[in-house]
Amino acid sequence: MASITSSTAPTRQHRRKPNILITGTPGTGKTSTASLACETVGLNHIDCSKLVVEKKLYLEKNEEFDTFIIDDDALCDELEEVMNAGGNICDSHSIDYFPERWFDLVLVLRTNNTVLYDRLAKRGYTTKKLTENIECEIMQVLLEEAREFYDLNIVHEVSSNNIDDLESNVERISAWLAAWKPAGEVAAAGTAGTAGQ
Ligand code: DAT
Repeated sequence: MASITSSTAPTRQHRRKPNILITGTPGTGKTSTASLACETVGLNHIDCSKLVVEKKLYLEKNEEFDTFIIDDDALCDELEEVMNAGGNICDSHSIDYFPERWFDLVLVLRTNNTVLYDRLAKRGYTTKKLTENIECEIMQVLLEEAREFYDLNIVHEVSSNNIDDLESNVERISAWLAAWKPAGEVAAAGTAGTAGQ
């Protein structure tokens, strides 16, 4: 966990703009979806895998799987300020170390095995890495984690098999964002509505 303590940490109430988490097995389309959504709605894209490598926020490299072992604390410290400000779409395969308070919407992308296999094979993944990722998708590991770590009301499982899915997921984000209000305003609107009746 990041070094900031829960008693001093800003809450959702402090944000004027929401944060969205897009997660899923590698190859399901997190970066493509986050990137197009950010272009469309004007939020800031945080590609966690890229950030980890660029800022060296890792403990070591796993040579067997050609991946980096993320330094969770360092990544959370790096993101704390920008996430507290709001207005971000964060795309990440690993999600269990992010503070729950950071996100207002969590999308879990799902891709059918054949499509995912082809996407990962095109990346030149080894058979071992490919098998591991397909199993991760079959076992719906990221969906289970998202349901475990975030409020079920904000977690949504969405298909990401083709371009139509990509576009409809971006439309969905756009519509959700248009309807979003800061936590304080929702409470105030609720009170005003009751008072006026
Ligand atoms: P991730 O960030 O989850 O690893 P990506 O965005 O890099 O995935 O996408 C992997 C590949 O699949 C890339 O070549 C773009 C393609 N792709 C992603 N989402 C797609 C979609 N909904 N329809 C068709 N192709 C998609």
